[in-house]
Amino acid sequence: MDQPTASVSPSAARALGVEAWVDAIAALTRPDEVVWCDGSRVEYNRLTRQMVDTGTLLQVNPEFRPSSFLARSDPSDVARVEARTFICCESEDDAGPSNNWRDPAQMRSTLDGLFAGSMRGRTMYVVPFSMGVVGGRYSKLGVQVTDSPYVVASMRTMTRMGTDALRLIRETNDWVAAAHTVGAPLIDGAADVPWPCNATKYISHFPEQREIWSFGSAYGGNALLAKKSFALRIASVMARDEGWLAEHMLIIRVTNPRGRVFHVAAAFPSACGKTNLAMLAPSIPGWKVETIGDDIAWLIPGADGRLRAINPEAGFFGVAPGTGAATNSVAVDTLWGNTIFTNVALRDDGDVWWEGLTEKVPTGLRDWRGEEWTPESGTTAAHPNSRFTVPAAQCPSIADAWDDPEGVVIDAIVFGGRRATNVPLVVEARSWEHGVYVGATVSSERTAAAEGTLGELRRDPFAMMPFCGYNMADHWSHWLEVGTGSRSAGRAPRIFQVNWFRKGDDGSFLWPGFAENSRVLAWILDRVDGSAAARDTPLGWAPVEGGPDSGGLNTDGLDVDESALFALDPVAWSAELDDTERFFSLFGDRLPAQLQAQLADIRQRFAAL
Ligand code: GTP
Ligand code: SPV
Ligand code: MN
Repeated sequence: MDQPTASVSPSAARALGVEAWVDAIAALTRPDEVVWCDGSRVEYNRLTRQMVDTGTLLQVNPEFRPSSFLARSDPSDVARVEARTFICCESEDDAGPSNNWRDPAQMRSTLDGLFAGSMRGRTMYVVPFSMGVVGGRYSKLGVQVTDSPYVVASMRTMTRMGTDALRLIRETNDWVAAAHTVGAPLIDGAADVPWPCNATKYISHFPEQREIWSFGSAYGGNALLAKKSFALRIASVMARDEGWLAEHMLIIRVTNPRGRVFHVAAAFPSACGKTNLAMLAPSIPGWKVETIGDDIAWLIPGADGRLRAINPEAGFFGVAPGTGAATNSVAVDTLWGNTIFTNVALRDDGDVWWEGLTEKVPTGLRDWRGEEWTPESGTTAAHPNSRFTVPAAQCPSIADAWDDPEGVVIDAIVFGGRRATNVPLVVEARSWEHGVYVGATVSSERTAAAEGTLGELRRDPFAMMPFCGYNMADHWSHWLEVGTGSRSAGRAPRIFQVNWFRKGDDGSFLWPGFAENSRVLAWILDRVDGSAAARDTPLGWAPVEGGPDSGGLNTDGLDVDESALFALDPVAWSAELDDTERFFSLFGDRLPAQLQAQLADIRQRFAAL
């Protein structure tokens, strides 16, 4: 590999096929060795064993969790880096005001410089994968090269990776190209560290070329490029071009006490409850929830005018803290083995632990950095954004049809955020246009999933602010078209807004959340079914007061302040709507007129109260 042979750039080599592209990347990055991954269990076992030997992984005590591992990241590489995430399309306007745009030619030259020799002393793995089942009608192919074995092992859990995907990639030559390096070459036999990375980071997307280049990080959202980079940022552009939607949504199958089956897709910002809702164990009798996906949905309008959805992923990359028997026992049961934990704490018996797993804090803990830890340490034992990576098929609540290549028909779409104030527990949008407005105005308090100030309120339209690969206002226009265009023929799903996170004056949550969210789900699906009663409010249809006897929300046996959960303060809402208007104005004349009209309508409704 000492003689660079790249007479063509990797991007140009792609047209010649995957081998030519891989050769060109290798010529640029100069790894010691190139390994094509077959996706087998044997290969996975070999890689994880090798990472245990080199100190990248610690084996979790197999008596508790077979074939499970703990990775401790570099303390600087623990979350997505939104400020270092770039959309490099020709026109800055196409990226829009909510993305970091860079000129593609300039970015390519920057990346060429950074990638040159970046894999020296390391192995470059070639990871062929399919998003959606291999060969599925709505599936898409990709190839990631990476010098991180942690990324390879994680990709095997999160995607359909290996030989079958590669065969189709060769056959069709229609695939997304994803180049990844941790940016830490081992020069002249230098010793490695457990979690190599680089202080400089670039998570770059070239939507027009369907290409991703990621430098400097091995953390999930920055490095498992099939996930947010491909299945959302690049796929959202494919979806715009091809007439479908790539969204940051969980998918569930819900059966009501009468045996009617519904499918629900829900978008909440990062660390705002998608995985929890996806694995909901209902607290109310007769209802059943099964899991289809917990993070990403590809929604495709069918010839019958209905929206179908697939989960393009094969695993869950979930938030560990707060996941416990009392909150999400289904997730706890999913994690019995075959799991890679990142940045959780380690018990002295060799099992893992995090805040919320058990009520009682075990003694003899080491925190996510490997330091001895007690509750008096003044820090958390697990990093707030610590994660588990686990196969979806292992989830006890997984639906039989979770990997049906035809997808499932969506009956209801739900938008939510983490809002301490203003936003009621649940409302139904008055129309598809109103629903798109609801999606466009999602805002949420900042969580640990990305770098930034915790708790700060930020706009996160469609929970896609960090993940939409094109102009967000065009995304809204696209949604309007998908739901109201002739193809949907009035059969589009109903749209709802929820907020599990409203707080009372004493600062505590007004709603118990978790399993009790099934009550809200029941009201939503009773609305779809035509049996729940609602009252008109400025924000949409809310449950009637008086509980289930009147056809409203079932809060029997709960000690909740319903009036506080649904209160709409006109003064606070006036300020909120002003803020929405300011936010909309960022998008200039790309803002769809329908959304401006919705805003005016809501103002009018508050004025008429
Ligand atoms: P990403 O994987 O980052 O996209 O997050 P997510 O949307 O899947 O969120 P997840 O379900 O992992 O929940 C994130 C955090 O919110 C966890 O600490 C949960 O315990 C907490 N959470 C989830 N649902 C609820 C709820 O209904 N009420 C409250 N109060 N907290 C919740
Ligand atoms: C999120 O932040 O929305 C996640 C984790 O699901 S990551 O894959 O890092 O994006
Ligand atoms: Mn999640």
